[in-house]
Amino acid sequence: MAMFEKVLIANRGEIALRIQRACRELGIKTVVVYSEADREAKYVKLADESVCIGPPSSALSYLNVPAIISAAEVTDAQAIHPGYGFLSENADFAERVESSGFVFIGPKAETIRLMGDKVSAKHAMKEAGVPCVPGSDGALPDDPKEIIKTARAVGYPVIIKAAGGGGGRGMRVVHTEAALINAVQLTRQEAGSFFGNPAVYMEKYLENPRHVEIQVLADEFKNAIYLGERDCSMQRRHQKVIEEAPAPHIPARLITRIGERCAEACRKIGYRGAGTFEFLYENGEFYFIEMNTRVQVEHPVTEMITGVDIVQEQIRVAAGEKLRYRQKDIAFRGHAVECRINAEDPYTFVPSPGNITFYHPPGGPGIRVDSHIYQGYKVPSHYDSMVAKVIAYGDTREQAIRRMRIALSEMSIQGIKTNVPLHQELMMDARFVEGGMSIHYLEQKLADKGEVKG
Ligand code: MV4
Repeated sequence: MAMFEKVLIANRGEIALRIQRACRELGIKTVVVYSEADREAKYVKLADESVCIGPPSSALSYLNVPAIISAAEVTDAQAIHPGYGFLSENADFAERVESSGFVFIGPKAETIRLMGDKVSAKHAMKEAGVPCVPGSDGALPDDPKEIIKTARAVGYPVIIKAAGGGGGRGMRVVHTEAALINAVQLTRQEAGSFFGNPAVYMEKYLENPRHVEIQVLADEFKNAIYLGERDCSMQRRHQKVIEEAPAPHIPARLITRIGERCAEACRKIGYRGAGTFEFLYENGEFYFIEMNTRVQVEHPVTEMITGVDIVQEQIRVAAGEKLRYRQKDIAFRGHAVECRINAEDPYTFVPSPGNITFYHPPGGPGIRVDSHIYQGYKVPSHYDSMVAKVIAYGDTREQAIRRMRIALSEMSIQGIKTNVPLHQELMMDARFVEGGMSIHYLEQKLADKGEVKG
């Protein structure tokens, strides 16, 4: 198939601009869809065409499937890039896109569906040779005796997770047999009402893991490669705050081994496009938890250390091209750190939308800023509060962190509150600088700070 002439971008903010840039470089015309709240945004005006798809509420605009399909029809786009969030991992949307005669820039709908159900995802990965967290063999049965038996075999503490959950929603940690059946019942109820699927499963609860994920790229001809790992352990309430690549203090041979497993799994399941295998990493072992079938917020750190443009590759393989890289072409060089800049109070985390009265972005060697904001831009209150990603690259982690400190000191965003001061503090934090902290480190640090302040 020839490269697309026109792609519709079904997203907003920095990723809409990021996708637009990838399209431009590939010589593809762009259509951006926007809500009334994003009408004045510069990336909307920069696009070759733009179509308003509804009022500010996401449910009526960026999640409005008929409006997005109609926009593709009237503009004669050939493919739709969903970005991250919104409809990006909605299998029904992918199906509707394809049945309407457009290409969905992502995996097949059936792959999205397979990975959306965490029980089937885990089953598929186990079959494909990816190491998983020990736990129940599939969904838990109704029989309490069986559930108790499973928990005894797994060993306490265990975690009960909703098959339809993911990203931290619908989970419960259980420390004792006395609390088990009630916890399963509660998680089932929540799962049924939140996700429309009451199925739950059990895993051994890992007490102090790191969140390390593997980026993959695959084409429809069963070629698949891994682009190394990212450490996303610096998080608060399941929102990543800082990401980096490579993951500090993990031996390269372990990354090679798990990366090859992931690439092989992609071949086995017929994966297409960019994807991320999420792992918990503890005591030198990787345990698969979920797979993301979209481009991720933190993809730039991988781009910095590999030189691969992940968004362009997504588009190329969606257009039916063969992967342009073999594993041996991929070299990992240097270190990259990403700080997510949010419009929020740096101490209370309360969102802070509004007018940006002054904006000065950082620059200099090794600094990349992915952002759609500018002086005079109004951050809408209706969406995610992320307004920029600052990515610092260096030959070493130390250099990347030094460059990030300088970048954050240069950066000025006025009129709204941002979490830049939090990032400045974290870049000076001795434990962060040491590297390799667990998923609980940031929350623990913030809790300790709160107690000192009283
Ligand atoms: C776990 C876990 C410990 N043990 N599973 C949370 C998000 C979802 N993707 C999976 N999550 C977890 N699953 C087992 N068996 C701890 C978490 C977890 C977590 C994982 C990744 C990043 C941040 C996290 C914060 C709290 C809990």
